[in-house]
Formats: sequence, structure tokens, C-alpha cells
Amino acid sequence: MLTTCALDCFDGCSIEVDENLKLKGEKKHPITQGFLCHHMTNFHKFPRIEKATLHGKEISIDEAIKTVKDKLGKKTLFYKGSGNLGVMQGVTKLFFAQNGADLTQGSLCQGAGEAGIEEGRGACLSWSPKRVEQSDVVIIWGQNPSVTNSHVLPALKGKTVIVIDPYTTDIAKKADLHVKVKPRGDIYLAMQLSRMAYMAQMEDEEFIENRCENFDYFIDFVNAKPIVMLENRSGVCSLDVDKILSMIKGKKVSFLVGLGVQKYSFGHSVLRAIDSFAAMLGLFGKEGCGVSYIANSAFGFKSPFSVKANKVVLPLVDFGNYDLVFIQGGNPVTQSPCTPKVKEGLEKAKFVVYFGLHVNETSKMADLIIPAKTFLEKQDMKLSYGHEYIGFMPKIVENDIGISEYDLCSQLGCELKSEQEYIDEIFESNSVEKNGRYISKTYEDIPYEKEFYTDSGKFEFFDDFYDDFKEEDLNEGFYLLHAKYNKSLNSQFTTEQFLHVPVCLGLKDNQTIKLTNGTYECEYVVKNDENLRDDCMLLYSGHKDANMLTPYAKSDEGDAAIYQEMKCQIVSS
Ligand SMILES: Nc1nc2c(c(=O)[nH]1)N[C@H]1C(S)=C(S)[C@@H](COP(=O)(O)OP(=O)(O)OC[C@H]3O[C@@H](n4cnc5c(=O)[nH]c(N)nc54)[C@H](O)[C@@H]3O)O[C@H]1N2
Ligand SMILES: Nc1nc2c(c(=O)[nH]1)N[C@H]1C(S)=C(S)[C@@H](COP(=O)(O)OP(=O)(O)OC[C@H]3O[C@@H](n4cnc5c(=O)[nH]c(N)nc54)[C@H](O)[C@@H]3O)O[C@H]1N2
Ligand code: SF4
Ligand SMILES: [Mo]
Repeated sequence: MLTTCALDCFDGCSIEVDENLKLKGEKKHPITQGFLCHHMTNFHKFPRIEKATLHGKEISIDEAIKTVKDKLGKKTLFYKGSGNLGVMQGVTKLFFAQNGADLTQGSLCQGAGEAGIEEGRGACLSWSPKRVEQSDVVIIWGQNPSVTNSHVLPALKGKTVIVIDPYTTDIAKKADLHVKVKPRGDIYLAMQLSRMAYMAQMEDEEFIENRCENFDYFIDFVNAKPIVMLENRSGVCSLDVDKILSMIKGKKVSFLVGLGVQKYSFGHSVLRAIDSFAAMLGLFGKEGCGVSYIANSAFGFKSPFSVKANKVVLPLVDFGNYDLVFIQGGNPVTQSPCTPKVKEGLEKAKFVVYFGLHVNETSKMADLIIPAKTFLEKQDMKLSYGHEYIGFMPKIVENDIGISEYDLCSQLGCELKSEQEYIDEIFESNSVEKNGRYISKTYEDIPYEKEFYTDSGKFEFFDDFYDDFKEEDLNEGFYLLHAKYNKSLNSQFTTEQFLHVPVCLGLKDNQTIKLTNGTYECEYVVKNDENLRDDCMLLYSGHKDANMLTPYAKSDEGDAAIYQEMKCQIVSS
């Protein structure tokens, strides 16, 4: 039987499941092309929670549901993570909204960048590997596709590849050019590129004239920035900027932009600046030309689970405010910014429920644990944030372990349509058949070929931004980079527990060092990493203390976490 990977990943793989439940990539799927990553090939090896427990004592699922009903207090928070991205995961919102719970808005992930893209293009659409195949040059900017988006790799074959990343990723090692940009420096690099492209008369006048607004303000703004200042902030010299421009001149270019560039307060402006550079060269809406980012996968689809409720900002949630905290499919203790605050809040909250698949740092702090069903055991559908193909997810396995989100919601007392009705409703709202597969209707044409989704219908250039880092902030301490690990999906599966440090510090592998962000301190076990810049350290997502030093703060736009906003100092080693 065929199903779709439920995980939070660009690739939305199509999976063949045999009678022994062995999972294999569907060979004929245009994106999956027959292979799956570590998480799916090893899926059955990871122990899951099998029984509901209340304060460590085993109870039945019925008792667990009754406990949730009893604990529904005056102040309830429904917190949903991204452990499973199936559309039916949203159904539980209906119950909690009906019962006066607070929900969340904003993002622990792509939100800042998406806000910037929406300002310029009106909507954040995906740019699939099939479109990348038609490019001559691919600029990989703050993304690590070998780990996070492996199904785009075949599309890079034979292309000129440029990587912009402060870390020497595997793809950077193989690239035609690697620009080891300063963290937080991408907006300045985008302006350098735009300014020097204008000097070289590379702008696409026709595209600017017909499809864009505000170019004159943009180019005046960029031209007013001293080159030396831009070089200093980006860490990239004009020679390298020239090299990039000569490699892309007159070529079809795809940009693969990742989370890396936007983990800062002004993350929205960074995406807007990169988009503006691409737009001035006319690199939107044409074959082989586009800017990829984590897309709004539900764009154009009806959403039966969007509800009216009081919403609190996700990265700033104060769990301690609530009588009942219900956490579904997430591990905020390690994944939300500022772990000390998260832990303090969860300790203070009157009653905490964890509804998930695996034991983790959050389940360990919960009063009640409810086991979830896996994606093989419930009916669902997946819309991908990396391509246009719709993934169906029939129920493949029947067993007594756990409960689905739909059944939980229904048994809590919510009146629901059937699962099939919800799925049909979403599917029918924006799907079309193409070459024997269903895709989102939005992608029948090349994205933005006919229109941008702004009020003017045109691309809107940016002409201002605010960066609150001062020169002196730039030279002190270390940037603490956050990236994804190949064997984990955030905190699920096999995580890595080292602080990666630059070799120049002369530390020994496995020794401990203590870091501070000025407010909190944390001890880490180190691993030397020659791929780092001398001013950077790195933690992989899923490290148990990845967020001990990240700030309790949100981006200027998009209500998103800003993991790399602060720098760290060494307290002792
Ligand atoms: N194996 C695996 N795959 C995953 C995930 C996972 O946990 N594991 N997570 C999934 C999720 S939730 C998401 S959102 C996506 C994210 O996918 P990506 O965007 O690829 O993820 P990251 O690893 O966060 O960041 C990518 C790169 O940004 C670089 N970087 C850091 N700071 C900067 C900077 O200031 N400028 C520039 N130019 N680069 C910078 C890092 O060195 C890193 O190489 O991946 C998804 N896929
Ligand atoms: N320091 C740092 N922090 C980060 C990041 C980083 O790179 N660095 N990345 C950020 C990003 S991009 C993201 S998206 C977030 C992700 O943060 P979270 O959404 O918290 O993701 P996970 O750690 O993957 O936890 C997913 C949980 O979902 C459960 N689960 C899996 N499938 C199901 C299901 O079908 N039903 C239910 N009920 N539960 C299920 C799993 O058991 C697991 O506990 O983390 C963010 N936090
Ligand atoms: S996590 Fe991503 S690459 Fe791995 S199987 Fe799922 S969709 Fe494919
Ligand atoms: Mo994410």
C-alpha cells in the first residue's frame, strides 16, 4: 500500500508499505524517486509510548480522556508541535477552541522569513525540485539540503552550485563556490549583490517595469549603503560578490533558502532582501527561476480546523499561567526557546498533558501521558511545504495502542464530521490531477508566473529595515548556530549531544565548558569541528540543552522564535 511520510520535512515522501510493514520509497514518485531517509527506514526501531499514565501509574485511554475533561479549568492552553504534519492533526483545535482554551499563533520555525516573503510576494509558495532541475545555477543560502531536503539533491546534478553558509556543510564542500558568510550577515550580502548587480547593469528592466513596485526606492536605499559597511557586516569581500554575479549573469537561477538566514529579530527583512535581489534580476515566474523557502503548504486549501480563539505568541508562551496545559505532538522543553522559562512554566502549571509518540523531556514533566497513534495507524492527508504533490495517508495498521487525534477529539465530546468528509473537503478545495497525480491547483503554472499575491498584484521591493546589533556586539563572544541533524527530526529519533566548537579554541573533545548568554549559564560537552568559523559554535536541534541559552523573544514580524539573536561567552573551560 502507498502512504506518505508525516514528518516535518520538505520532501513529503511517498512510501510503499509491504505486508511486513517495511517502508520503502515509491520508485515512480517524481520527488521520492525510490528512497527514504534514516527516520523512515528505521521508523519501527524507535520505542514508542504504549500506555497512558497518570503520575507514572498506568491507566486506560478512557480514564485518560475522563481526566482531561475533569481538568478542563478556567485557563487551558492547547499547544501543538509539528511532530506530525498531517492535516487531520488540527482537528483537536475544534475541541479546545469550543472549550475556551488559548491556542497559539506564530512559529518556532519558518515564521519570520515567511512574513518577509508575504510582504514582497503576497504568498509563500514552494519551489519544487522538479523546477530546480530546469535551472543552470543553484544558490543554496542558509539551507543544508544534504540533511534537511535530500530529495532536491538529484536536481543539482550538472548545475553550478553556490553555497552561502557560515558552516562548511557537505554540500558546501562539493560546491563551485562557498561563501562563508558571517552569521546575521545575509541581509548585507543581499544588498551588496543588488548594488553591484546594478552597477553591472544586470537588472531586468522589463520585469521591473511590468511586474514590480518600489524598485527606485529599493535601489536608492541600497546604493546609499557604504560598500565597506556592507562588507564588514556580511564578512564577504567585493571580489566574492563579483564572482557570484559573474556565475549567475544571464543564467536561470534557483535559490534554496533555509532557516539559517532568518533566526534573528529582523528575519523577515532578510528574506525580503534576498527576494528583492532575485526580483531585480527578473528571477521569478520563469522556467528554472525561483526562490524556494519553507512554503505555506495549505495555501489555497480550505481549512476546516481554523477556529476563533484567544491566541498567545508561540515562542513567548508562559505555561505557568494555566490550570491545564495540553501538549500535542511537540517537545517544548527542548524545542521552544529559553528552556529555563519553559521548565519553570511547566512546573508552575497546575496540570500538564503530553499527547505524543515518544518519551522525551516534555513527557517527563507531564502529569498525564496519552500515547498517540503513528501515521500508519490513522487516516490523514499531507500537503508538503517543499513541492506541490498531495500525499494520501490511509489507515494501514489496526491495533490497540494509543489513540488518534480524531478519536481523542471525538471522545472528549466534540461533534465531528467523519474523517473522510474533512479530508475530502480539504482535498476538493484546491486539488487537480496532473500526469496521474494530484497536486495543489496553485501549482498548475510556474509560481508567480501570472501574478504576485500582493494587493497590487506586483512584487514589492523593500526599502528599509532595522538591525539592533551594534558594531561592538559583532566582535564579542560567539554566535551560537542552530542546525538540523541527519539522524534526528528535531528531538525525534537519534539526537546528537555535543556543542561543536572551532578548533582555534584548543579545547579537547569531550571536555565540558560553560557558556553564558548574559542571563543563563549552561554546561556542554564539546566536539571540535573544523567546519565552523572561528567566531561560531553550533548545536543541533534535538540536543537536550539546545535552547538553554536561546532568548525569550520573538521576531519583529511573524511572531517567530529567534534562536540566533544573542551571542554567547565562555564562562569556564
Ligand atoms: N534530518 C532532518 N531533516 C529535517 C529536520 C531535522 O531535524 N532533521 N527538520 C525539518 C524542519 S522542522 C525544518 S524547519 C527544515 C529546516 O531546514 P534547513 O533550513 O536546511 O535547516 P537548518 O539546519 O536549520 O539551517 C540550515 C543552514 O543554515 C546555516 N546558518 C545558520 N546561521 C546562518 C546565517 O546567519 N546565515 C546563513 N546564510 N546560514 C546560516 C546553518 O549552518 C545550516 O547549514 O528541515 C527539516 N528537515
Ligand atoms: N535550538 C533549536 N530549537 C529549535 C530548532 C532548532 O533548530 N534549534 N528548530 C525549530 C523548528 S524548525 C521546529 S519545526 C521545532 C520543532 O519542535 P517540535 O514540534 O516540538 O518537534 P519535535 O521535537 O520533533 O517533537 C515532536 C513530537 O511529536 C510527537 N509525535 C510524532 N508523531 C505524532 C503524532 O502522530 N501524533 C502526536 N500526538 N504526536 C506525535 C513525537 O513523539 C515528539 O514528541 O523546533 C524548533 N526548535
Ligand atoms: S523525513 Fe523527509 S526525507 Fe525522510 S522520509 Fe520523511 S519526507 Fe522523506
Ligand atoms: Mo521547522
